[in-house]
Formats: sequence, C-alpha cells, structure tokens
Amino acid sequence: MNRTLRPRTVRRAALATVLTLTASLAGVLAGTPAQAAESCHASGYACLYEHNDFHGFQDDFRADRVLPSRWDNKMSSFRNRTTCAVRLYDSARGTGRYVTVAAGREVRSLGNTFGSFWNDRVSFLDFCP
Ligand SMILES: [Ca+2]
Repeated sequence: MNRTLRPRTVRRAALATVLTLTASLAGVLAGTPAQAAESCHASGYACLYEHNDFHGFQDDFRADRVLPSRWDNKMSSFRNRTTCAVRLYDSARGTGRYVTVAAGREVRSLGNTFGSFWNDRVSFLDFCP
C-alpha cells in the first residue's frame, strides 16, 4: 500500500462511518416516538381517535368545546396529554353523564373501559373541570 493513499482511505472510511451513523440516528429519530407519525401533539392536548387502540381519524383539542360534527358520537379511544383531567360528556351541552380521564392517562377503548355506552358517544370535552 502506498502511504500517501492511506489518509484518504482513512477519511473515506471515517466518512462512511459518519454517514452510516447519521442514517442510523435518523432512523432512530424517525422511529422512536410513535406519536411523531400522528397528528396528536406530544403534550398539552387531548387526542381523539375514531377507533379503539388509537386508530382511525385522529385530532387534538385543548380547550372546552362541543365536538365538531366530524367527531360527534365518533370517538372510541382517547389520550389525555394535558396536565388536567378531562371530562367526556355524552351531551353536547356538557351536562349530564360524563366520564373522566385523568391527566396523562390514555384510554384504548372507551367502550371497554367505561362501558359500551361510551363507544361513539362523546359530544363535549371539558378540560380541568
Ligand atoms: Ca353524544
């Protein structure tokens, strides 16, 4: 081997290593938080899902509200990424029956957790009741 080629060879090897590590790191960063692929914000929001196990349509809200028509009586799972409890009401007026999801908790199936009544039932969100 010619000594003058060695540094270049070493640099190439080092560059290849850096590129490999960068690609690996990018893969890790892209793959680590499952949330990254979702529309749900990491914190400060309540995340609604159309189906159980956080599947289907999803959206996030962070203030008391009547759910828009696309969400009215449609939600099946829920993540509370706020620092407050969130009450989920059947009534769009935010009165009557409700269930409460504590701060930081998630519910994979409203129907399984709170009873089948609560699947596709929620019409109003009440933050920090
Ligand atoms: Ca309802």
